[in-house]
Amino acid sequence: MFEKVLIANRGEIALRVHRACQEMGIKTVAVHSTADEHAMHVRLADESVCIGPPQASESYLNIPALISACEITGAEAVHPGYGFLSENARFAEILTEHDITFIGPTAEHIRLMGDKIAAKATVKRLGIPVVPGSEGGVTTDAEALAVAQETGYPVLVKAASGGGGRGMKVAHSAAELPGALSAARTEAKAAFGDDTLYMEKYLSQPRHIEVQVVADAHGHAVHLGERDCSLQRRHQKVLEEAPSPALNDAARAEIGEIVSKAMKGLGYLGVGTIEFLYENGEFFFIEMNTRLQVEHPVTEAITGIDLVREQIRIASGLEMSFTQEDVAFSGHAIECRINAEHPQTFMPSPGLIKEYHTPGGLGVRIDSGAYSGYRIPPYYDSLIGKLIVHGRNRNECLMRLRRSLEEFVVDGVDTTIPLFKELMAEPEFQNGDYHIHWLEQFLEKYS
Ligand code: MV4
Repeated sequence: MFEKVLIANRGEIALRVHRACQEMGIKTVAVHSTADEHAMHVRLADESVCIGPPQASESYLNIPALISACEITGAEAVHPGYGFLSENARFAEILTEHDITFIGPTAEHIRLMGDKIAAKATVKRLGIPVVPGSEGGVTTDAEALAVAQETGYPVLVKAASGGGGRGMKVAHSAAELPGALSAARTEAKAAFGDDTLYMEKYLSQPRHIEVQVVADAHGHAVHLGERDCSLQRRHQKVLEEAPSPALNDAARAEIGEIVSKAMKGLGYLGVGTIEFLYENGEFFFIEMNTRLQVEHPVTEAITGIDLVREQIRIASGLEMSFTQEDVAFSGHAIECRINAEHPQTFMPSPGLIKEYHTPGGLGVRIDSGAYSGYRIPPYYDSLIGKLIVHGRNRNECLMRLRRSLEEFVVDGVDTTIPLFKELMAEPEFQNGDYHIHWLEQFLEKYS
């Protein structure tokens, strides 16, 4: 096992990784920009290294500075958290070249899943159901029209290097298709420097359901059920829950087995998430994420498994600490992302937190680096922290979430807490009756 791990991230996830390391008897090295000198993860870590100025490109994304920090401190492994360098295959390679372990999958798997066309072809071959569409990329209008003829309209044009919804265009008819292609091509080129496109049948009101997998270097691959992440705004998740209100135990076991078998076939290593759209009882693969995700705590809540601990064990060459038979799903969990944003306009609201009081009690978890007197810097994402609530069933979870939101005090900045209080009162949310466009429709009514 590693003696010392460097945490190449900031905020709540840096703290989350630090906690797992501490519990495993591993020393931690925090890295930080000049804007994060007073961050909680820096205070708690065994050592810290300032790696540059506030802009992420000069600090948290600065690979030479991170390698230097490893060499100065003697860290043997790097945990990348999420965002920043977590899905940068080149970073994983450079660490390996310096005999430093990247706590994550291989560079090859990161690169493969970053290419959405290659990812889709690969998982399809491994038996995962995919959205009907083009076999590989589309270039000409004629090719695109032929694909759409097969799938039927509406179709969605997507960027091969995409993600986050950029470079995505819907065409409802043959007349709209050439325009959608050229608009998607322009957007993809600008956003990713790659204008390779592919096409899929457009699903109009699906749910976003993702399956958590864990695989080790000893041939084990296990699924930890799903998370329903349909409640999102502008491709930013707002609330996630597990299990999905839309799935029963048989459907969960079926998709879980398909996914874990595929990951075994791929020789995948570490934790990963297979994203699906789910409509009319059918799963359609869209993407795979090769990182630990923001919403991982809802899976931890219902399984009792520490995903960061498993990542570290697996990266050090150990077996994961459980088998599929050991995994038991218990109750229901919901995560609310508490952002420093105006609850209606979503304008970022950085600044001083004058007063901070978090809820507690049975089934309540807060993952946050915030404290009274903490100043949220304006340079990074607006996540203050995550409220994760667990109950024996969805109703208990909702009641506990409602009272937790009432207890939560964050003074000095705007937060999304009032939005969650409104959401709790909404019958369709209470019934779990929502899809990927539902929240944006709800927000139009509520503003
Ligand atoms: C889709 C889709 C409908 N049909 N693919 C958006 C981000 C990207 N990762 C995949 N996305 C979508 N792909 C087909 N064939 C609708 C979306 C989509 C979406 C997906 C998940 C969560 C929120 C979403 C919001 C808008 C569109």
